[in-house]
Amino acid sequence: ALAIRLADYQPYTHLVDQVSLTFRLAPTATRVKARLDLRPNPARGGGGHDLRLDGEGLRLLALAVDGRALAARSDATGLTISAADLPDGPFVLETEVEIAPEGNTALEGLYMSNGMYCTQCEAEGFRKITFYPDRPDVMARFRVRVEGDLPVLLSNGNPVAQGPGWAEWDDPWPKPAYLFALVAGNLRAHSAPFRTKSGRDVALNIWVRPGDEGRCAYAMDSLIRSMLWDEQVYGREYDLDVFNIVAVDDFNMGAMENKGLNIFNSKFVLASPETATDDDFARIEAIIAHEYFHNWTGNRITCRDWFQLCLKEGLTVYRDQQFSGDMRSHAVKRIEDVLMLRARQFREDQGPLAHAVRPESYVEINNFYTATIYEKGAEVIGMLRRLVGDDAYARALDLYFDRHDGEAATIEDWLAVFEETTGRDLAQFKRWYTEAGTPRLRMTDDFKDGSYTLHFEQENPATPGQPVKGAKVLPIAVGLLGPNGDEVVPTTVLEMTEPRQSFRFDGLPARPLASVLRGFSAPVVLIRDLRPEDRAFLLAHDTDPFNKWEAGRALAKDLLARMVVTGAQPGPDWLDALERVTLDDSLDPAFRALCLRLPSDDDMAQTLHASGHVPDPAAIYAARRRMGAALAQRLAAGLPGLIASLAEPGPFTPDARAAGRRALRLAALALLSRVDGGAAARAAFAGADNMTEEVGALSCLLDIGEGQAELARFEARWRADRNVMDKWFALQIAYAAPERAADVTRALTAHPDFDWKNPNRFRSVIGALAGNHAGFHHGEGASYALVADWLLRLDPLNPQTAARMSTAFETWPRYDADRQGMVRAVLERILATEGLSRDMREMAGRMLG
Ligand code: BAL
Ligand code: ZN
Repeated sequence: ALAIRLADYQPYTHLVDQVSLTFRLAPTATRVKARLDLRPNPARGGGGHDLRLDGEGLRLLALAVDGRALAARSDATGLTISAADLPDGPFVLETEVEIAPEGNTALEGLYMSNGMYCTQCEAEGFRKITFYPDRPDVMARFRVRVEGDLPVLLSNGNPVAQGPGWAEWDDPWPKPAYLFALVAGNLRAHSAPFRTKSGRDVALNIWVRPGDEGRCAYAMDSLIRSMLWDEQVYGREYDLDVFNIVAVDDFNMGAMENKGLNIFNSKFVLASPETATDDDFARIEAIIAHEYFHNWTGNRITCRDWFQLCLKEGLTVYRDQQFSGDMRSHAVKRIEDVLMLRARQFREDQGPLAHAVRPESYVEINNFYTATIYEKGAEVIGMLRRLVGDDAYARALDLYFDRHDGEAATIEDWLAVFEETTGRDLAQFKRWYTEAGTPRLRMTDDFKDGSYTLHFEQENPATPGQPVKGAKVLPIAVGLLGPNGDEVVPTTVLEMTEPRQSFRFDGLPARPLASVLRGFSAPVVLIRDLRPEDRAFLLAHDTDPFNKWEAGRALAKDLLARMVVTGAQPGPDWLDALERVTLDDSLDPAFRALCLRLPSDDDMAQTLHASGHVPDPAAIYAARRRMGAALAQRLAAGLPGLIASLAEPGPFTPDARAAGRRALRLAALALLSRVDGGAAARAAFAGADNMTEEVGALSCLLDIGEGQAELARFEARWRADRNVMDKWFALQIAYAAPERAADVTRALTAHPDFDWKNPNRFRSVIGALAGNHAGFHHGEGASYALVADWLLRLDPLNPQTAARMSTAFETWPRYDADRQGMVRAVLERILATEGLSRDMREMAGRMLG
């Protein structure tokens, strides 16, 4: 397949002033009439160009230019009208096509889910609906008429008129086709009013299937808080009379920011205390905010081409992270975000799928909705802000919104507003966008005559297609602690621009201990030899909450690495330090719960590999079990008291304070289960009145090889609830012992409720096996084969979800020759499969290198 290249960008030959669409809905034969008001694009020298429209899987019924029928023929990817058949000036193009939403299993374009029609057009789904220039730099006004025998008919923008079996919508804001949406179904609304700060009244609606209306309150509350926050923090108001959100069970992504009509995976909307965990509530809040924030960063200002995807995604993730921090706890949010960054983005960036935040080429754009574009894209913005300061960041954003509103912009445009408002040259900083890979930052220090010097050296490892790279600009936030634990130098941001650089602090009475990379100020791997007692000192005294946690984390990882490599036993440094933190009531329970979370197996494999070892999944698993057992023994006496002290009287509330207390209580319960045979967890499960406790207690039992009776009870109770049952499937696989993981998964694929065409269910079964590190890599590759078989089964139906899950195999170069050989064979088998999707072919090919 041919790669698309950034260097080949050209503006489209024509401009689209207005789009009018009429849909006559029918499951197997939907008719779509399109009328496009077109004119030659002056940026392409005016007229004389052929008109090329994208279109896939469309049955063309009629085509006319200025009312004159044309006998054009479409090909596999679109339709070309010769310049000879087009007038020199503006003209009207009319088409009619037929499509079959019922048979659309790829869930891209117009498809059906539980009898309801819905769409997903990002990135290139609109071409499966009608012939159109399906590229983000073509922005047009859309007017839509929907005809169908269903009670609720929705599209973008404002409602214009409606009657029985039809509705018309008008979107006054020019938009690219990827933001088009249509929904039709038997839906009920959970509604609320909102008034923007300049006085626009907006009707907010969350549309769900009948019966789910009672699970919308938290999403609605999150939406209202998001709208207020964007007004207060970024000065951005909503710009239509209605804002609709629809919950859909069959959805490839988390959610989609279509203008005025967000479509959500139902698991990120529906929540009640009985069915959603604290993590679910937090994710719903974050994703509702994310999609809403796209209205400005993505919709009003969109991307010129898909290479600029991080322009909207990195910025919108950055904004939703800020929002969640403001709503909850910045310290806890930052730790969670970095855990996620390392688990997903560092993993990607250190393997064969590494790519730049702004890549130079792609084969299938759906393969680039990655942790690098999203999460590293957000980190880059965080660094930019740290470098220029909060005020300059705010001024740059104001200029960005002023200058580019209504446009399709680029990373160059984005950096230019920072350069102009600050006078900085960001040419070197731009490498963060153009070069892949996780920098490694080595640090040493010395102290002499009152002067303390930090020496840094950065290394930018080779990645596929990028053997050599330049030094990055690294904002390194540093604070210094004196021997008694007092902070002697508060947080200062050092700006490293050279491959090696030293920074001196004078006038210190004694050698300090440096707290480096505070707040995780740059997405790098910090390499620093530090004695366990120094790490414990930082854990006890650091004033930066991220680094306080990071010190405990590093202590645990150093120990776990020694346990894996040398068979060492957990020493007192770590156990003492963790006991102190766990029982320190002055610390936020959510923070303590994070400190109790042991490094994951995959994280340890990544860490060991990066330090020159070949990770042995079975050894990591065994060492981590021993580590957990030692911690449980050490804390055993205090656990029942801790658990009791964290009991929440009164009804469930999903706020951060209550969630943090539950998180610590469940972390303590997991440890207690190691020593009491599961008695306390069994009681907690039986008495649970919310899903957090129910799933938490069940997890404690599964973790010690118990819980079969509870699993059966859970299934009986929740069988009818898709989103809850996803947890039931995933938990059993996540906690399966390594030698049983493939068998447990295979058995669950035979369960009558394993609806593998539903992406959530597929992810909660096949994805869960890929996430069970020791189970996935166990023995003779039974799990590799099982995952590959299912990917190949899903690929012809839903290439997007199949290809995304193929990243299960991206870490193969870390492991021993046997495992490498097995994964290579699996990937070669995938590549050799006839009829493989472009999506999967690109992924398997890149992973093989
Ligand atoms: N734009 C795709 C879904 C999201 O990032 O919000
Ligand atoms: Zn997004």
